[in-house]
Amino acid sequence: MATLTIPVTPFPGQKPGTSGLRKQVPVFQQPHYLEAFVQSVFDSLADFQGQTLVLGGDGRFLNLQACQTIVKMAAANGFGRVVVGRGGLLSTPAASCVIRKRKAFGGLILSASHNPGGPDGDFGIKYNIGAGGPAPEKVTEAIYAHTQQIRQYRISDVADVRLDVLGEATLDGMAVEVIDPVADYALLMQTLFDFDRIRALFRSGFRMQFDAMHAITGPYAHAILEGILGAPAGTVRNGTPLPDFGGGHPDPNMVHAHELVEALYAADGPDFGAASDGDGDRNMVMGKGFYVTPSDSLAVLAANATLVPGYRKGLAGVARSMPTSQAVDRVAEQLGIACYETPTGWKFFGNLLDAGMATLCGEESFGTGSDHVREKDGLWAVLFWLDVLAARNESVRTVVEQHWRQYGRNVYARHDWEAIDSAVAERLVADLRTRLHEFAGHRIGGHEVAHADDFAYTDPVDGSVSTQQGIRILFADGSRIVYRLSGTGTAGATLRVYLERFEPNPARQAVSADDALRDLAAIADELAGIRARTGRTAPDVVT
Ligand code: VG1
Ligand code: CO
Repeated sequence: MATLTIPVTPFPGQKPGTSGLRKQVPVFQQPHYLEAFVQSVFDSLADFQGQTLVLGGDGRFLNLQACQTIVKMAAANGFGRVVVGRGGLLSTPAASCVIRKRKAFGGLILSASHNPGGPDGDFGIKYNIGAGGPAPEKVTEAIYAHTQQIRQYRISDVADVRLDVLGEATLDGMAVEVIDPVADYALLMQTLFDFDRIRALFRSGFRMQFDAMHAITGPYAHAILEGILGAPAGTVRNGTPLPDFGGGHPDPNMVHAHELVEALYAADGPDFGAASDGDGDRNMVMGKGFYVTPSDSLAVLAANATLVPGYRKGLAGVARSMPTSQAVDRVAEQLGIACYETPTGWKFFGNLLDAGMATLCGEESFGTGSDHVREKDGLWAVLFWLDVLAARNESVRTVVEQHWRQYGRNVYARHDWEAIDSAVAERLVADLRTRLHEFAGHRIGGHEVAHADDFAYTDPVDGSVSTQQGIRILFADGSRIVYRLSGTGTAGATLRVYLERFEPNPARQAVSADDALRDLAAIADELAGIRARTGRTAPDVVT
């Protein structure tokens, strides 16, 4: 059988520092585009001959076709085995689980996460390392360098291999093993949570609604919630992955998961609601008529962790991304454990988890996870909540409101200004950066600013430094405004403005975030000139 060597020209596809390649589908449909990136990944790695590569994606348009290409390229480049989820499917956390369990060299995950899919949507690919997590910056820098000098790629000239049936085949001397995408992950979940207790909760009449948003978590939720845990059929909605996610936007928030939100606010609504994103690493949780912010969710899980078998011995530490609210910091302080503040992106948690310094991690962008894998994990968070609710036998609202009474409430919102002109967005942030010294120690809108900076992070494990991770304005009363530009959008720029205000007084904790943060939102707009510069009148998405 022949290995073909096909010439390509270097391509400017990947931005330096980004975890993978996320682009509109037509960009990926250009001849040799995917191949050039995959070869750049392989060229940046050493010593993988004969080793295992894990492969799978969220089922979006191009997923299966890309899997066929990658399998043939892995064979031509000398991998010994590719382990691929049946149908080319693996959620991001399940891929991380399989990489770790199989001691694979690494994995390729096909997804553009929460971005829409289909012929007019987005596609993406990223490389995860043997520890199971997103490639750290030194690896993504090496991949980027290879995309700039690539001349050719290698691919086996063989027919497609069947990916829709379990089992093993040989392709040009390499093993291709098709696995059940759910099995290993479902086993891992049963080692962490008290499945009997959750089963009893469902038997007692507790009702839940899980919205898989026509994306990858459908098969996982069907198998685990309705299968193993015995939740009634119909608990999972939109549970069949579709190449275009049914035309929806698989982003689990109040805006895009509105069907779920309506169900939870209905008079006869279920007790618990949850949704996940395209690749299954995000989660939104709700109680009856009650929305839980991701930052509060992290804090509540940390405070209740010892109720759950997998974390019974307590937490080594917790970590949150800088824009995530400081709710978990208060829990860490009471527990007497460390709390790390990292830049945005799950890759920054990897070293802390590997070193045993942190057990739970979270981001405000609906990402929560732990040291059980090296990705954030949507369904894991949902099972964690279910187990806590089963252990406490209380409603979501009661659990969260009690939490606020004990620790205080960090009222929080993120305002996204999407698809704005890139030059305008970059100038806005650059101008704030040059004006930082004007803020610190002064009063803005009646509030005293204690500190202002552009967040920089030194990794406590390997000493690597990441700068320009977001403009922070910290007020003396504990409130914060944070500005940063999204690194994951594919059209124009997205400005994210993060607002936080601490409310220790239980009598005032029941306010809506909109009301509590109106003042701060106005200050944020005025300081940065958002409306004036963009011509917009309101953010596109508030979460
Ligand atoms: C967003 C989120 C960030 C998250 C990243 C990847 O990044 O804000 O917290 O880690 O998406 O999530 P940005 O740069 O657009 O703000 V996922 O679920 O897309 O892999
Ligand atoms: Co995701």
